This record gives sequence, structure tokens and C-alpha cells, in this order.
Amino acid sequence: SLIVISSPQVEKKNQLLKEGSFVGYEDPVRTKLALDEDNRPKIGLWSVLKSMVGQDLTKLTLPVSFNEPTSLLQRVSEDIEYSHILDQAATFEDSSLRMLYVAAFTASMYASTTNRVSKPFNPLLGETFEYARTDGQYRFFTEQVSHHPPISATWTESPKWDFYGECNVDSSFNGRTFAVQHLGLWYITIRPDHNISVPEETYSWKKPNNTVIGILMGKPQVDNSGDVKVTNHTTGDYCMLHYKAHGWTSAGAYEVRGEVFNKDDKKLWVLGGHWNDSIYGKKVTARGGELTLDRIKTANSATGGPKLDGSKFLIWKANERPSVPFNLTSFALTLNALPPHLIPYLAPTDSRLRPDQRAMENGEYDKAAAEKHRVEVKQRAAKKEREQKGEEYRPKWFVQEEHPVTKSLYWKFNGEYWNKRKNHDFKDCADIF
Ligand code: ERG
Repeated sequence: SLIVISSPQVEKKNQLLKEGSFVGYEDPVRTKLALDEDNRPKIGLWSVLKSMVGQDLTKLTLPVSFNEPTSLLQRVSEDIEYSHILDQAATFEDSSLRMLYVAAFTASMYASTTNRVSKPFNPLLGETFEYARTDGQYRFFTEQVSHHPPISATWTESPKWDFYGECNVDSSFNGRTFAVQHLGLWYITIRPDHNISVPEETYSWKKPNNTVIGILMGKPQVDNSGDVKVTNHTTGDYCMLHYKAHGWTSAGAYEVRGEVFNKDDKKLWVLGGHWNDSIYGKKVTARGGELTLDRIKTANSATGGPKLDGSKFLIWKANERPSVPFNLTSFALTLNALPPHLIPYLAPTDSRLRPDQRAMENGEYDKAAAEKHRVEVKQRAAKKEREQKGEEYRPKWFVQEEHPVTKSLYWKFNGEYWNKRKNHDFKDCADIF
């Protein structure tokens, strides 16, 4: 059969290659840390949190052993672990199927939250993180554009899709749970393979809440809950997703269900499953559209594609978790690596170069605490200097603008990072570490 490669996809691919996005990423990805075992002191979360009621993520002064060796910038890049779902979405001619897969992608990012009750490092103002994969054909970039409130602007590009938005969270410990509310709007652009009517389409949504529950009982875990509407602004299709809150018992835990509608509010697909495991889809037919959520133990993760006869099909399956320190996923494990070919290309502001986080990764907790204090003092001094000079802080790689489709404010990538990186032109980056 004829393979259709749309020109917007080709244009994007050529741009990524021309800007040398994958140069430096030739080394194989890391599969373990230098540390074999996570030997952090085991202190109950409650015993340190109880005096911090009302505090948010930036004000919590937890011992560094409550951290994991990732920065929030790297933690946010984990959203794209299952970006192959977006590549698959772009292959469908039917926009409601693209919606179904895009919606499943927005839920797949929560698989990384299981067994990860640690605090990522608060990014310093101006800190950046880049990540590219030749196998996924994407490049990810993020910058901490604001310190109070903490906002990370992110921008990912791949031939068939873009994924961007701001991680802007309101967080607070209420004495029982630690609640994280996402304020930022997130966007996906899909460039469909069959682009006869739409060369490019825009989706947006707001992420559900993350809550650390079980703190008092000494069994803390991350729960994700709430209603999410994913909208395709170009076609009018939409998906309503419901993440069920973890109750007193584990019945219904991790459950997510959703329904895909076209612009005329006709229900076309249902989806559901468990965000820590797998998500299934089902076409709504004359026989109905109920989806049973019993866990099917699938031997492999082959999804096989959608079924049009009304039977249930697998859309996404979470990767196996490796047994490594800090309960990192196989994807998270790769983020802070410093492969030899990459080092000469990194911006001096890249999270991988943060000395406190590096010490943490190597199990040197006292050094990590001391370095964390040092870089935070340095950040405050820089702020004071700006204030004395009457200077206003401006992010280096993003500008805030009105979004052409949603009319909301968003952080737009200024497009300069990868070109400068290619030419090793980072001389005017701030010294933040
Ligand atoms: C979830 C997936 C989203 C991006 C995102 C942003 C921020 C967080 C969540 C994710 C996961 C849970 C995190 C949260 C910020 C803080 C919270 C990492 C990654 C952690 C578990 C809370 C730690 C506190 C406790 C140790 C008390 C401080 O797309």
C-alpha cells in the first residue's frame, strides 16, 4: 500500500535534523545508576511534615533525603515516556480515533507516579533541561521561567507532533494530604499522516490533581484524581476523562475512564483502565458502549491497533519497572546521565550539571545538602543584585504570548536553543550553579 508522508511532517523532521537536535545523543541510554541501593535514612514523612501545615513545594524545608535525584524539570520531561501513542494517533484518518489516542497519552504520564513519593529538586530560576531521543525522534526542552510562582515552560517537537505547556502548580500540605493542583494549560499539535483536510491540529487540556495520600498511616502514595476535558480545537472532537480518587479501600484505585465525542456531541469511543498499568478502548456500537475494567494480564505490550467491531482493545501498557534506587522508571533513569558525547553540547544551566543533584544521585547526602544550600544562596544573591539594579528578570528561551487558538497566555519557545547548542554558543548563559 501507499505510504503517505505528509509534507508538514517532513518539514519538521528536516528542521530537527538541520538544527543538530540529536547530535550528542549517540551513546546508548543508561540502564542503572552508579549507586546499587537506595540507602537514604528511613524517616517517616509524617514526623517531618507535621510542623509544615500550609506549606507549598517551594517552602517545604525537608531534609535532602526526601528528595529524589531529579529536578522538577526532568520530572516533567517524563510526561513523554509514552510518546509513541502520539505517533500512533497521527496515523489515523478518523479524527475521533486520534482523539482517543491523544487522550490515552494524557493519562499514560501518571504511570511514573507509582512508588515515587519523593520531592524533585526545585529548579533554580533560569535552569534548563534538554532531552532528545533518536528512537523517539523527538527533542524536549524546558526552562524555569519564574521562581515565585515556580513555572517551568516546556517545548517538545517531533515530526508527527508537538507537546508544550507550562508546569505551574499550586501545592499545599493540609495536615493530612499533600495536594498538587495544575494551573497550566497543556497543548498537543498533531500532524496527521493523511492530512487532506487538516495539516495540523491543536489539542489542549488541564492536568488532573496529584495528591500524596496515606501520610498519617505511614504508607504514602501518589494519587491522581479529577475530571479532565481534552479538546481538539481544530475538529471540535473532545474527550471527557475521569480519574477516580483513591478511597478508603483499594477498590477502584488508579482507575481512569473516558468518553470520546465528536463536535455534535455524539459518543463514538469509550476508554478506560488503570493509569498505573494499562488503558483500553472500545467503539460505541448499536450494542452499546460499556467497558469492563477487569485487568487482563497481557503477555506483551503489542497493542495491535483499534478494533472497529465493538470489542475491547489495548491502547497503552506501562513499561516494567526496574529495580533501581529511588524507584526511578527506566525512562527517568536516563535523564540525569552524562554520556561522553553529550557533555560538550550541554548548556551550563542544564539540570544534569547541578552539583547538589549529582551528589544525591551518588548517595552523598551531606554533600547534596551543602551544595543545595549553596546554590540557593547564590540564587538569592542574584535576585538581590537584579533588584538593586532595578532590572526585571527575563527568561532566556521562552516568551509569554497569547495563544493563537485558545487565546490564553502561554509560554512560546523562541526557537533559539538548539541552533545555539549546535554551535556551542552558550557564552551568555547565566552562571546559576
Ligand atoms: C505528575 C505528572 C505530571 C507532572 C507532575 C508535576 C509535579 C508532580 C507530579 C507530576 C507527581 C508528584 C509530584 C508532583 C510535585 C510534587 C509531587 C512529584 C510528575 C511529589 C510526590 C510530592 C512530594 C512532597 C512529599 C515528599 C511530601 C513534597 O504530568
